[in-house]
Amino acid sequence: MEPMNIQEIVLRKLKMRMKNPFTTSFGTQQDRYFYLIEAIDDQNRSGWGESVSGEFPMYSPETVETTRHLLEDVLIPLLKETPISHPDEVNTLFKDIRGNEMAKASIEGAIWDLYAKQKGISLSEALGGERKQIEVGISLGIQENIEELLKQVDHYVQEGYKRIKIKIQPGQDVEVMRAVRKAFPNTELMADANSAYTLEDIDTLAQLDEFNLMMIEQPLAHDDIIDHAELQAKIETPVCLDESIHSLEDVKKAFRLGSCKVINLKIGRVGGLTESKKIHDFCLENNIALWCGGMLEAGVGRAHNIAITSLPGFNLPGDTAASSRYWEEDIIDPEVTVTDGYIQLTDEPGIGYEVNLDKVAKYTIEEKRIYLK
Ligand code: OSB
Ligand code: MG
Repeated sequence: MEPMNIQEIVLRKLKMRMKNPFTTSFGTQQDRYFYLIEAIDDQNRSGWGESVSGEFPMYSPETVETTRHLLEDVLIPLLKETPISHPDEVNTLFKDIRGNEMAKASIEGAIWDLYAKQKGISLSEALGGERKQIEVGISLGIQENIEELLKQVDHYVQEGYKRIKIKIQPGQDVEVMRAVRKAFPNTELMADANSAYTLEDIDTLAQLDEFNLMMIEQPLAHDDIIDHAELQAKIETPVCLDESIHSLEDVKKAFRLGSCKVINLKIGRVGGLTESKKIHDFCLENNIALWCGGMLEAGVGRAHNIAITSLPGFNLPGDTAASSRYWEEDIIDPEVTVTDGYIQLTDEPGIGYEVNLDKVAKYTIEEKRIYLK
């Protein structure tokens, strides 16, 4: 195989403000800080990746600053030492570095995009994607009150989103889901608790069974698969794991224990696209329901989510909503649009969207070039 000849990595830290604050059981955010990673080869082709860690370690222990540290001081030095000829080698190269999946995924994603561009194929095709359009749902944060939530649900149902995910937390759960189910008897609904409950709340969680939800996402602790197995045995609603899954190994163990019936895959949470493919293949082989989650990404991360979702095992709508759901303007051309609940894929090489350098410059607050050669 040909070497990829990566010459240079550009790290840009961006700050983008979302149109609206997003509230979950772990807090509220509106400003998104993230790294854009540009990997440039000897023919001046660029591959792009986007980091998904947060400003504070609430959803995961990683932060924007740990991502920077890992990229600059650990991961890029490894890439400098060992030239690669296929992006799958990045997963192997990073395997002795524990945790820090989001940092690993951000640069691996840039290398995958570059690889696809070198081959002149779409990232979707490079990953083994088959679909030309993907089904999408939307994730709604915790709202001020039920009236506001019902308005939001109505808006996105009208826009055609294939399912609505509603964030819940203790005190804002059964009553909230009952109101939404009553107003939308035929809409595909699910709830996401972001680890806000324990097994002591089993009676509350069991009450959700009457609303015929597609699933409940990560009801229990972020690092648990034991209690989730006990919960799944006692409730009808399928349990979906988000925070608890960091690798194929985690998926295998959760499957063995019966901790869930559904997997939410986030590329950043599992350390990149190579690990994502492995999880996809396992889920497909074992008939485990699978969908692609979101991390309030800007255009580059969104494009990666779209590409992975085109693989055949992603059999439920994901959280990859339109750019305009989050941003006044996105950093890619064209922006991601959703029509009748679908996003169309293109055959353009790589991620299939142009990174708009003027817009990137507008939101960049730090920039650093690192030469590999
Ligand atoms: O739990 O899926 C989650 C956003 C940030 C962190 C965690 C989660 C979310 C979402 C939003 O639910 C998904 C999206 O619209 O990108
Ligand atoms: Mg979640």
